[in-house]
Amino acid sequence: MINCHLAVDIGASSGRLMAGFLDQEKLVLKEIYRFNNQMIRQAGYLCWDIDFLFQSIKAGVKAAIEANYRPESLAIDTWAVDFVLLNEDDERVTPAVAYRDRRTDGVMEQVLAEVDRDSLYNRTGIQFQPFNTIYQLKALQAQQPELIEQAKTFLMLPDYLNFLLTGQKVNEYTNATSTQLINLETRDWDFALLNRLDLPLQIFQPIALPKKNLGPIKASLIAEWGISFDVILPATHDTGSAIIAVPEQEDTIYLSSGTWSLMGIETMQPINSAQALARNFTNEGGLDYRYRFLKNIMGLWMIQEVKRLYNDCYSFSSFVDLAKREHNFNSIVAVNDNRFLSPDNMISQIQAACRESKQQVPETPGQIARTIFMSLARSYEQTVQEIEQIADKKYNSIHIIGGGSQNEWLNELLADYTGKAVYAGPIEATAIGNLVVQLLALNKVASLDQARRIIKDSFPINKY
Ligand code: ADP
Ligand code: LRH
Repeated sequence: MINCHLAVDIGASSGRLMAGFLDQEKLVLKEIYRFNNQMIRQAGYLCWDIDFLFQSIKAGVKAAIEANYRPESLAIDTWAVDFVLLNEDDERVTPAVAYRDRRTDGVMEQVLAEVDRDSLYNRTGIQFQPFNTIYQLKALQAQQPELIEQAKTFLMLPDYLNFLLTGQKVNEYTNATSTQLINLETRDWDFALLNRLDLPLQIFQPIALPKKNLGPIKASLIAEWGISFDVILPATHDTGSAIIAVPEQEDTIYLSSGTWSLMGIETMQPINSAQALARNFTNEGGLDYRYRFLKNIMGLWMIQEVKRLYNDCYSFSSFVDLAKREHNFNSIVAVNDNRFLSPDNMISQIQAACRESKQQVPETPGQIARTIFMSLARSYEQTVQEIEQIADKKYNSIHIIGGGSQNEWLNELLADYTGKAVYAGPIEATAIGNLVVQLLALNKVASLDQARRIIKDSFPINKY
């Protein structure tokens, strides 16, 4: 039997269950189970298949036990902003609608006609994105008011998965900040704001912090698996977990590179200045009330969509190879334009953007991939400049983590464009950050600083 902790990390493109443990001051991480994640159409809405995700977690736990692992604890992180509502019998009354669904079209503008933009930013420190939970809830209230009326409980997706495992209902802090409804001063739900928005206060659960032990799994699961273990809250927002695993923070800008590219710095105080608002930077809550001052950049979602449209005929690494070879093709698009958030056809959207800006229109898979990677790199370069301006500090290096850190050409482009040293890895930073919080909660690691030293010694990091 190998004693371990299970990190369940579910990103927008894939989920994995990793077993981790400390071995002589090194962190060992084993992949136990991996599954694809994608949005599906349900009753006219773009949704996550939340039942499949829960079944996948169960399959992963079973696989771990069969592989002779003995989990002492488990923790779950997923992407942010999405939620479900439960009725008085704790049954789901909403599907897990995905943030790219168009139900929020125009809603942010409507809310901002009623609530002052500056004051909303001052109170929450959160960037304005059309899909933030605040706008999803208002969309639901306008379009399906009966569902809000039936609702007794609001749970974000990791909160809901935790509820299915343990029966405990809490809203974990780091993910809750992504709703744009958490007050920076009280670090709790902003009840005055909820009132102002006419949202029902009673559905929101107590805020619980990372490291909280939710207690053991339900009796029915103990019976099914023949063992018991505790469920712990990590930073349930995947980006929160990912940034925990960036070993150096002092002079470094991080880039969490997956479906989204999240670029920023770790701070002990939020930066909600007028300049930060003008550049649409966010202050997401982190471990022990650290903040992630960062910008959401459209990210590798663009190439994921292109890959899908080519019926998965090309792998991610072959897109990189093809892109590199198109030496003379240099069209770029403004990746953060909302036209790329949920287009019917990503390829035509990129082509239209090039046509409208009178650049060469990409036609081949290599040209399309090159347009995406070069455009992302330019956007990263711009974001670095904005961070340095707002923080009034120069940074020596950029540290890339996540699946996208495997894109060596993009890493090189970033080093070229910014003139900074670029470090890449660990790829599975999010699962590592999730594990570290379990180890902190169980007093197996003394501090985050120590955890970061251990991470640095345990995983390969490449320099560009
Ligand atoms: P998420 O957690 O958001 O689902 P990941 O961190 O798993 O995302 O990263 C997925 C991304 O990693 C893909 O969209 C792809 O662009 C990139 N990626 C994965 N494998 C490779 C590879 N071998 N070469 C280049 N890029 C890769
Ligand atoms: C990345 C992420 C990001 C959010 C977005 C919804 O997976 O959590 O931090 O902004 O998804």
